[in-house]
Amino acid sequence: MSLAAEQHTRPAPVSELDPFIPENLGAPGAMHHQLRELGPVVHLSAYNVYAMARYEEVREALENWQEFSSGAGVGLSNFRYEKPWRPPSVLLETDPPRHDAPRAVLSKVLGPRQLRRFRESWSQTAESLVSEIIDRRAPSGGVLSLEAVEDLAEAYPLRVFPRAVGLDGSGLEHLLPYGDHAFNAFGPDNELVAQRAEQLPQLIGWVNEQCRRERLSDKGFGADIWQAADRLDITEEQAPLIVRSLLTAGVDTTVYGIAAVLYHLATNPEEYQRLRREPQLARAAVEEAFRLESPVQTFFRTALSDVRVGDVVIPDGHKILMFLGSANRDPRRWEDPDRFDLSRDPSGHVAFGSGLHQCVGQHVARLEAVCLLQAILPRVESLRLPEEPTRHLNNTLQGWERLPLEMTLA
Ligand code: 8QM
Repeated sequence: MSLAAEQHTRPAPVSELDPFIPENLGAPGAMHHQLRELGPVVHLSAYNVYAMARYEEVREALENWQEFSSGAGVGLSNFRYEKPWRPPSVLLETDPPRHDAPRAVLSKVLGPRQLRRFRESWSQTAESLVSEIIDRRAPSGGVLSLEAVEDLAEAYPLRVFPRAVGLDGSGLEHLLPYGDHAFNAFGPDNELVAQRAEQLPQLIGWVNEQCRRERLSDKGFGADIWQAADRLDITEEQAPLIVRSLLTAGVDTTVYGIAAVLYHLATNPEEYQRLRREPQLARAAVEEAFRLESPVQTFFRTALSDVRVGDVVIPDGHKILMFLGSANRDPRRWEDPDRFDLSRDPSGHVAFGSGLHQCVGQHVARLEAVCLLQAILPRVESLRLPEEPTRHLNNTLQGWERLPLEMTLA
C-alpha cells in the first residue's frame, strides 16, 4: 500500500458509450477506436464498469487471473450479488484451484492427439457437404448462389460436432438458440436476452438432458468426460457441466468463425487466389479471419482487489470488460490491422483469449474451419458477395445473420 500510495493516481477517463446497443454491436469499429484512444483503462458510465480495448492491457489482464478473476462470472452480472441464469460453468466461471481439474480433463479430451481420429471423417464430411450443395442447385453458367451462413457455416459444424460429442442427433435445432442465449446472457439484460425468455426453459431442459451419461454414445467427447469422473479426476457433479460447456461454447463460435473465413476470402479475391495456389496457407487464412472477426468479441473479469493499471486504480469488486475484438485490431500491435493478409503472422491474437482460460476447444475450431476450407478450395474458382451481408446481433458474439455468396465453380 505505501508503495502504491506514492504512485501517481488519476481517475479513469470516462466514456458514455454503450457497447451493447445495436449500433455498436453491429459495427463496433468506431467505438473500439474511441475506447483505445481514451487510454489503457476507461470507465463506462452506462454500466459502472471498466473497460480495456488495447492489445497490451487486454492480454496482460487475461493472463493475470489472480487479480482479474473469473469466479464472479465473466458476464456483466456479478455472481456475488445476482443469481446466475443457470448453474455457473465449472470451467469458464471459476478460478484456480477449482478451475484446474475440469480444465485438465477437457484439455486432454479436446487435445490435438485425440482429434486425430476425426481428421479423416471430418474432411470427408466437408467434401460431401460441398458436393451436395453444388449438385443440389443447377448452377447457371458455373455460378452458384448460396446462403453461406445456413448452407455452410451452420451446416458443417452441426454435422460434425454434435456427433463428436456423442449426441444422438435429435433436437439439434435447440443447439444454436441455446448458444445464442448463453452469449447474450453475458451482456446486460436487454432485448436480446428477453427475446428468448419464453423458449428458454425448453432449451435449458434439452441441453441438460443431453449431458447425462445415459444419453451420450459410448464414443465421443461426452463419454470421455464421464470416464474422467470414473477415474475420479473430476466429480460426478462436474461431468455433466463440462459436457454442457462443449454444447454452449462449441457451436455458435465455430459457425461464426467459419462465416468469418468465407467473408474475408470473398472480400479479398487476391488472397483467395493465392490460397488456391498455396492451399497449405489454409491454416493461416483461418487464423487471420479469427483475428479480424473475433467471433467472441468481449468478456468480463472482476477485480479481486484495488488493481492498478498504469495510473488508474480499478476498485475492488468492479467488472472489467475486455474487448478482444478491439485488441485484435489495435494499431499499436498490428500493422495495417484491418487488412486480411495471408502473409501476416497472426499468432498472439486474443480471439481465443489468453492465459489459463484460453479456449480449450481451439484445436477443434481450427480443424473444422480448415477441413471445410480445404474442401472448398479445389472446387471453387472464386467467391463473391452479390449483396451486403446482414449482421446477427448478440451481446457477445460477432457474426452474420445472412451471408449471400456467389461461387464460381472450378
Ligand atoms: C465462450 O459454458 C462454458 O463453459 C462456456 C461458455 C462459453 C464460452 C466458454 C465456456 C468462450 C466461448
